[in-house]
Amino acid sequence: MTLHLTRRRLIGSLGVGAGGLMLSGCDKVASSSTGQALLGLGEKATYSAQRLISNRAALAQEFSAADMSPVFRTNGNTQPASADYAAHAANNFADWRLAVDGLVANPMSLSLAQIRGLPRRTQITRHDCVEGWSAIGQWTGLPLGMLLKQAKLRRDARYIVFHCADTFGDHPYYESIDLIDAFHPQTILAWGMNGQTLSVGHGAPLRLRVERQLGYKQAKYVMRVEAVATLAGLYGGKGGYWEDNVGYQWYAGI
Ligand SMILES: Nc1nc2c(c(=O)[nH]1)N[C@H]1C(S)=C(S)[C@@H](COP(=O)(O)O)O[C@H]1N2
Ligand SMILES: [Mo]
Repeated sequence: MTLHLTRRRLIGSLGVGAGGLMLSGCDKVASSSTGQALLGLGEKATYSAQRLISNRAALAQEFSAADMSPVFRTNGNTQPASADYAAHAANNFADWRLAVDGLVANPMSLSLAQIRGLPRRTQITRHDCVEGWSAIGQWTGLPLGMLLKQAKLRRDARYIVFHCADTFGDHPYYESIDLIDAFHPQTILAWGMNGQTLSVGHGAPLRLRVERQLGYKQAKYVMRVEAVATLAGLYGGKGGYWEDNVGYQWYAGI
């Protein structure tokens, strides 16, 4: 077996590729005898896989307050059409709850006040929309990894799905990320923007910031966070509204 093949097999068993990369894969590789043989075959193979993981873990650039865009435009839906959402917005989301469910041992239902009371991270980052505009803004929110640790992901969970309140025609907006991005330190469920409560236009009460990816992954109006083993059973099966309907890439790394 050539090193080239070896490396491909190792990366394959780590789950890297079209389907994304799985954190728990490392345990599985090391504990299987094939995995141990592959890991023993050469530093190059492990180095190659390690480098891939390191790149995914790198932080997006953070900026200073002086760099913030004077205007951060809105894009896509700016006001979910549902009566349910309108009622929550009219009530300042006081009775709204975020559902955290799917492949978790501890499903949760959290109020906005509870979420705001949990640890927060503030970051000033650049948002890059695939349509050709960028803006630098400040985001404050709950690190998604902390939420998932409290929810206790089951071992078969591989993706985190964000179900949103808005639709395009009959198609609900949704997005999904793998566990590398879910536990990335800059991945937050933001409830604040530019020092203020997140506005409806920008995704109130809660929107995803996944800073190593393009704008369409930054799901606004997140109502439900679901852990799943596969994206195949959801809507069009490609992991997001744009992915299903327009052919955008599921992994939109920047
Ligand atoms: N729920 C939802 N999330 C969404 C969208 C949307 O239409 N609905 N548009 C996406 C796109 S293409 C971009 S560029 C950003 C825009 O975020 P902003 O309105 O805060 O600028 O949100 C993303 N998240
Ligand atoms: Mo976008």
